[in-house]
Amino acid sequence: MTPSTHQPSTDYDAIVVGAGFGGLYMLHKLRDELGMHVRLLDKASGIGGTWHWNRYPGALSDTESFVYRYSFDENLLQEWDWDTRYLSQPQILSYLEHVADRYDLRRDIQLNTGVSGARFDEKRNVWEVQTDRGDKITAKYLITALGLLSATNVPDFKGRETFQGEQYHTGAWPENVDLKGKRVGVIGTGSTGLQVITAIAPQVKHLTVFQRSPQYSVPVGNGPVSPAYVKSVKENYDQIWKGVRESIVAFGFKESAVPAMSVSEEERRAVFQKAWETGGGFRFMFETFSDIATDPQANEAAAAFIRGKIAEIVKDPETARKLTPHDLYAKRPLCDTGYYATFNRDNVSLVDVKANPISEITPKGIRTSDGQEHELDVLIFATGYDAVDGNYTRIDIRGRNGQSIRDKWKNGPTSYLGVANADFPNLFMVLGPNGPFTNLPPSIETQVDWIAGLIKHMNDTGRQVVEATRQTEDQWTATCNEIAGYTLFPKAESWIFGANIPGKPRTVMFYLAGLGAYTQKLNEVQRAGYQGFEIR
Ligand code: FAD
Ligand code: NA7
Repeated sequence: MTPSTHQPSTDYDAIVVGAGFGGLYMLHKLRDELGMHVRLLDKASGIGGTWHWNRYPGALSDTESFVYRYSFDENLLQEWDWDTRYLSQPQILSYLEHVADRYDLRRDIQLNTGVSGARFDEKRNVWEVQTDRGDKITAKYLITALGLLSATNVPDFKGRETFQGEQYHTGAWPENVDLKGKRVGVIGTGSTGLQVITAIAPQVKHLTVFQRSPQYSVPVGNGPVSPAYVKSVKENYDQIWKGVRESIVAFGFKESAVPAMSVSEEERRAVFQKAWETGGGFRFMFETFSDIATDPQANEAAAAFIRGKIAEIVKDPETARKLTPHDLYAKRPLCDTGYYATFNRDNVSLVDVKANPISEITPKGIRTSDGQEHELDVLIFATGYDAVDGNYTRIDIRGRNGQSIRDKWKNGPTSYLGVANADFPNLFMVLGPNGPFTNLPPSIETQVDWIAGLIKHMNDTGRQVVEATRQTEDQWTATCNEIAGYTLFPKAESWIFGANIPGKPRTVMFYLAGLGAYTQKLNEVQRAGYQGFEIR
């Protein structure tokens, strides 16, 4: 640890916002490795970010346990055990609680404190941060780890406020919700909807699922793992993390290099069948063949395989028809613990709200446009997030000349390298727009390490201001667009391109070339003296 660099002209050297994977590691890095005076703020009442907020039944990572964690400390890796292939929300939260305690982070974390505004004072080169408690605090650096799936999206249905039952969004799920014996409606069939639907169906009196788009999903393949398996993972962690960091999606497996159409139909089916039995959405999309996310024919082969499974699993042909997607298989790949089979239960019904839209929410439930009122005691919004920039545009962030980030991003969010923004000096983002699309903890660590390296460089050389240039930011946006254009993702309607929020511009929001290529780029920029940044 280097001695504290705190300049008393500000309250802190750095203010970090967000106490999830990103913010917690950032605090540790800046405070414990760079010796800086740091304050972390979060509007939540507890730490954990995503895993604090998403307490809905069935909440589970779809990254396997062995790589849904930090890798920065060999001792932490060795001491924390797991016994299932995937981690449930309570398990991840307890891991992050452990991390906070282990590195004594809590003393610098202030909870129940939302950041409502942040302004860069160009005369003093400091950030002034305004909280919803009425405080104003200053720091040289502002680091936002606001989460890319964190700003909840509750569609503006007519009459929502008139509903007399309970209503919840999965991403703001309170403790002690009791659904037993109740008539429950779920709107939304994304990753979250699939999880909550499958988990609660056996408990509730009746479950009505309001589906706008049918989904391609494969089994997650969760189950116990043996202590011997955990031991062998721990013995091989160096190799495992090396592989993760060099890979595309960073999910702990090697992506296939075999194009789907280069093998016979029989072989293709056998590969898909094996992946179906192994489980895992990212494995199904990226470990089977190299081109499912890029080649329409390969994509259709995978999609047809899943459609065949739906036909086999779902007994009622009309329900099977409604559950069967026909569009591209090009959203974030889903996996589940028996989603399609849930619709064979007598207490579960499916309403296709594309064919029969929700016309209003009534005091008693949901009325669809065919005039039917679906009576409900509880209404669950599994309607996703204003992803990536949603939490940024909810804060009044102002950079040079009072320019607001909302204005700057009105045609879609941009960044340089997913971490910096022209005209917003000394501001760094963890998982900002146009960062990598991967299993996220390894990308978070990559960004935090890199940002901390740049701040250390500033400290060591006595510099005051670091700022991405417009030109490099534009180039990065163009690069991300070009890469996205090689994939099928922009052609699917999903949050990855902002298509899930009415009125949100459809733009590229990720660097889709993978973590390996992304890390190489960061290293090149650093080696070239932080190319694309002006440092004074
Ligand atoms: P978050 O964990 O989202 O934390 C952001 C924090 O910022 C929050 O605590 C929030 O309260 C705080 N905040 C935001 N705005 C303000 C403000 N104005 N003032 C103060 N505080 C603020 N990723 C994977 O890689 N694998 C998975 O299996 C996976 N599963 C997921 C399942 C669900 C249900 C969801 C919602 C997401 C999942 N993700 C998964 C993505 C997940 O968000 C990331 O893996 C990771 O947890 C993000 O960490 P973070 O620190 O960047 O952000
Ligand atoms: P998603 O994947 O955005 O899914 C949201 C779901 O809600 C999806 O099925 C939407 O239908 C549906 N939705 C959204 N608005 C409406 C309206 N107005 N009417 C009906 N249905 C609606 O969010 P998740 O939380 O499931 O997952 C997000 C990520 O978090 C996921 O990828 C994981 O990384 C964890 P649509 O499909 O748009 O037609």
